[in-house]
Formats: sequence, C-alpha cells, structure tokens
Amino acid sequence: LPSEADKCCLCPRKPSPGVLQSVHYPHLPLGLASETSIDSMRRVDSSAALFERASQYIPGGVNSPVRAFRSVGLTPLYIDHGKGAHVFDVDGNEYIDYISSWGPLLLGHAYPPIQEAIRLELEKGTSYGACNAREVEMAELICTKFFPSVERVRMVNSGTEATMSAVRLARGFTGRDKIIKFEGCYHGHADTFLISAGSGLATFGQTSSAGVTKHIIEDTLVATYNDIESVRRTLEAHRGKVAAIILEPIMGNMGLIPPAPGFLEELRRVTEEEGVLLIFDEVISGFRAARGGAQELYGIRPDLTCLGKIIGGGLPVGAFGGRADIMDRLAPLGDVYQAGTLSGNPLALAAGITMLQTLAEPDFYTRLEEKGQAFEATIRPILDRYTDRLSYNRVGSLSTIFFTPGGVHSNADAKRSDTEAYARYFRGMIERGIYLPPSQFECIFLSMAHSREDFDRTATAMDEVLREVLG
Ligand code: KE4
Repeated sequence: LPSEADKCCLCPRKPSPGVLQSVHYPHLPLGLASETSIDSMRRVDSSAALFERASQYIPGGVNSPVRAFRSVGLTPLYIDHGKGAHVFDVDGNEYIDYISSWGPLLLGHAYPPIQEAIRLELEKGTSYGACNAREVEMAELICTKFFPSVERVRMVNSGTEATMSAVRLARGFTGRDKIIKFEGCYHGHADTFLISAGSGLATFGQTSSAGVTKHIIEDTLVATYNDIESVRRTLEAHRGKVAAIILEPIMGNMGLIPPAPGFLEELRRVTEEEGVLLIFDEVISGFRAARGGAQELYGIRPDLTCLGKIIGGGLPVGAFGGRADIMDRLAPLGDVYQAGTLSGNPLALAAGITMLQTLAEPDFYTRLEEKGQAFEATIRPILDRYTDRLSYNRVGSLSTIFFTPGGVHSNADAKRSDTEAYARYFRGMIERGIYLPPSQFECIFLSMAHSREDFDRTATAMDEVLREVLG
C-alpha cells in the first residue's frame, strides 16, 4: 500500500486528469485493498475521461437520463463535492448550483448538522432490517408537525416507490383499476406513470416509454393540467372505474407551472363527488412550497400524499401517507402489499429528521420566500428586456425561465419552448460557472445556502449569455 505520506486529500486540489490519487487504507486487509479497488475508488479522472469509462458499463454513462446533458448538447459533469450552494467538478471547476440534487438539498450541500447526524448514526451501524426509533421520530414529525392530512405514513426509498405504492393502495381501497394523471406530470418511473410524462421523458422528446404494456396504458387515463373540464370529461367517460387522480399540485416536470386559480379546489370537489381518491404527488413541493407543501399553500386536503427528495436530506428516502382508513389497508393490517428492505433506514432517516427539524423553525419559510423573491428581483430587469422571447414562472424557491413568450400556464404552452435556444443558454451559463438544470423541462431549485452574491453573479452571466443567444 502507498505510504502514509501519500495520503490523499478528500477535497482534491486541481488534479491532472488520470492521476491515481494514492490513498492509505490501513483498515482494509491487503486482500481487499487490491489495486483495482483503490484504482476504482480513488482514480481521479477528468469528467470526460470518467464519462468515457462510465459509458463502457453504464447505459448512456449515467444512472439517470437527465444527467446525461444530451438535450443541451454536452457530456455530463462529474461532481467531486459540494458545499453550500456550490459544487466542484473533478476538474476543479466551481459552479453555483441551481439543481440542489433535483430538490433534496433545501439547506445546501454538506449542511453541517445533517453531516453530523449521519456521522453519529453511522457509528451505530447502517441497517438492521428491523424497527428502529428513527422511524417513529420521522412518522411523528410528518403527521404532527408538517402534514395534517397524513394520519398514517409509510417510509420507502424513493419518490417512485411512494407514488407507485400510493396508486396500488388507491386501487386496492376502491376496487377500481384506472387512474387519471396529467400530461406533462412526472411521478417517477413506475410503468403506470410513463404515459404522457414530463421530466426526463419530455427532455428526450418522447412522453411515453417502451416496455409499458397495453393493459397498463389502458388503465392510465390522461387529462390536461389546469383544465377541469378535461377531468370531468374523462371521469364521465369512465364513471365508476377510476380509483384516483394523481398530480403534482404545483407542476415541476415541464418546468414550473403553478395551478390555475380554482383548479385544485375544483379537482377536490369533483373527486369527492365521484368517489375518486385525490393523490398529491408532493415529491418536489413537499416541505418546499410551504411547511405542509402545496396542500398547505393552497388549502386542499388530499386523500393521499407522496413525499421524497427533501425528506431524506440528500439520502434515499420517500414516503406516502394520508387518511387512516385508506392507509390501514396496507399489510400487515390489510390486503394491499408493500414492502422494502431499506425502508425506514436509520442512516437516511437521521439525515431526514435533522432536515425537517431545521424546516420546523418558526421563520424558515418566511426566509425561504424572501430568498425566492430576491432571486426574482435580481434577474427581473434582464427578463423584462425579453418579454417577447421569454416567460418566467415562480412559486417560492422553485422557478423556470421558458424560452417562449406569452406566459406558460399549461403543458402545451411549455412545449412551445425553443429548446435549442435553452441549450445555448445552458452552455453559456455553465461556461460562466452557473450550473442550471440541463433541460428546459425542469425547475431551478433554490436553497437557503444561495447568497445575494450568487444571485448577482448569476444575473451578470445571464445578461451576457442572453445577449449572445437572443440578441
Ligand atoms: P425519484 O424516484 O426520482 O426519487 O422520484 C420520482 C419523482 C416523483 N414525483 C415527482 C414530482 C418528481 O419530480 C420525481 C423525480 N424528479 C426528477 C426531477 N424532475 C428526478 C431527477 C431524475 O430523474 O434524475
């Protein structure tokens, strides 16, 4: 093994590509600390070299399509570490990060109390496959401090697990097969949702996935977001067969599209009239739009709620919950099965609990809204120069600049965006150290770590790049 003197620095200096950062693993018996494991664990290549290696073993070189940067005409960055609102790639470049890991990092990267909570929990172990006290703490926090509509909650490991489990439960509870989703909404990659979906699917110009069987497609009906008449027509055509309507109450996966005034209220009313369950997918909006998510912000009580992202503080956690009479149909009490090896993992919940305890502070959401307002105020003078080319939507710390004029209030509006112009904008901004979502059909996610200086730097870059892209 390399000598102690070769001990690497965890926060890499500007490494030259391909250099094998030597490390010292005294705790690993020689047989384990083989050259291969050290090489794969510590070899510091450039993003380009890592992508080339990754592409040999990982489809498209990525573990989630939107990271591939294909729609913005680049190859992906490989991030080495993050701190606050900034990330640092393996080539030593620093960026202001407006992705925040696609939402989870509401407090910024490497938030010290969360790091400490993980460190302390780690000393006790990582997973038991048995009940642990963290599960109780998390359930109590969700049910008593954040979501009054959630009388019972079940922990899972991702947003997809949360939404697919909620839909199965709704079908089991109602005895009905069909669900209604909205064009452009994305609820994760379970088969039942990959029809007319947003996020990564929209990014690649398709809205449905191969491999989804016709029976699944028959049971997923699609309505138009912000168009309550399209919902009424769909329900009328399938009266008595629809188990639930699932939606992002604030649409985030075609870029940010807020609910039209009265839309959510009408949706609640028509679902109650028809005996159809209302499922709010708050994987993005939960803990972000307000303490109690979009349902608090707009005063709607759904029957079931799906959570993810922020709830894990950056580690893999999802959850679904809602009315006790519905949730108690879950095994082992009821006949709707759902399970998970790592559900309620103590390490992940230690991070999530620390996150939620911070969000429970009295003035947190006032300060978060001030952050969103400050960001908008900083870029507004630039946006106002391009009202004939751009639209801008914001709800709190979520926002999107659409490369289409006239406002974006629906999926159809969003789809008019000039994605080529967005790609040129993205490339210009990332060259200036501003890391935006690599797709027109995603949101900017602010964190509490973003500073006034970050916003000023972003506005300066935006001013230059939009002059290049739009004139
Ligand atoms: P996950 O399974 O990716 O944890 O969550 C799925 C999901 C469910 N519901 C909503 C509203 C979501 O936005 C998501 C996932 N969001 C995308 C970004 N828009 C994740 C990023 C990615 O796919 O890499």
